[in-house]
Amino acid sequence: MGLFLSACGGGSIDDKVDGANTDKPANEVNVKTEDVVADTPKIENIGPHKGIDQEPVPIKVERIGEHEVDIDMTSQITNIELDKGETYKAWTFNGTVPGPVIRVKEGDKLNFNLKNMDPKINHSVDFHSVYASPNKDFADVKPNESGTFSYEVGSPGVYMYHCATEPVLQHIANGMYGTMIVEPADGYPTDNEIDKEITVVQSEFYKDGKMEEMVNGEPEYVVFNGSTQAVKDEMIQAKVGDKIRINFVDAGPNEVSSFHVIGTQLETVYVDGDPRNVVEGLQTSMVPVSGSIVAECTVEKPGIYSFVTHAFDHVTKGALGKIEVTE
Ligand SMILES: [Cu+2]
Repeated sequence: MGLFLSACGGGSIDDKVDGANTDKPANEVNVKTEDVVADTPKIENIGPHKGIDQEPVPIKVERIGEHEVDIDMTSQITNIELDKGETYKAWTFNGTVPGPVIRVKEGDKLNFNLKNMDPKINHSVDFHSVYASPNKDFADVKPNESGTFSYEVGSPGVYMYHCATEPVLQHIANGMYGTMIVEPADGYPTDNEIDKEITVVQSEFYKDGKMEEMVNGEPEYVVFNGSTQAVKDEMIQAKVGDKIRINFVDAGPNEVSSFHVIGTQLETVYVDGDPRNVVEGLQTSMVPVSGSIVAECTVEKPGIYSFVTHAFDHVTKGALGKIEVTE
């Protein structure tokens, strides 16, 4: 999964989800029966999605005019590696958690199509970046159907998008979120200082994907870009003296982030990624659930720089990333 870019369901509750029908076979999806065995027992509470593991589908983003972009996405059920040896049957956009990073520009109109490949339940998309009529423009798309919507983006920034189908908590906690970057028309004042840019999404997963855990429990995992550090094979690479821009989104669904990079300082932070919201000189930047920052820091010396949420119970649950800085 494209981890650093610039690059489940709880058994009984699933039966209550609109559109869920556990009696019908999943005829129109790639059902891998061997996965049912391979995944046991970690994801036994998978409700109507038992046996479904759909291959990731690449997103399509095409600029069709100076201020107009076509975006085609899927909602689908795909197994992800959450921790070493721990598979999770995620509800996803395009088969990855988080969903794809989408880049558009200030002033763009978006023509958006969601193909709901989930054969069992409704899904939808709420883009925080747009002005919309929520009940129409973020409407549910039924299983095996597509929905087409259009809207214009608002202020520039780094935005969360997520599934808005009820219960929203369950759809987000199962993996349905991602980042849309709306590039400022005039850029950021610090653009010419940046040597490297990464995008990181913090989120939580709950034990066995159970709704009661999502509502009342502690997260079992808190992760950056959909998996623990144990799953990530390579550290992010940078050179001594580089200034690194980190687009950081907290997708939640429940936990606030206290974003911090060990061994450096956040010289410039644009709250929600809007160039108007500039703060200088922070040790830690609080990011609310569904909020974001664009944080910029310089790595002055060689070494391994970890970035974390400085709530260290969440670091022990997986919220850790590493940047290796060399001469
Ligand atoms: Cu959904």
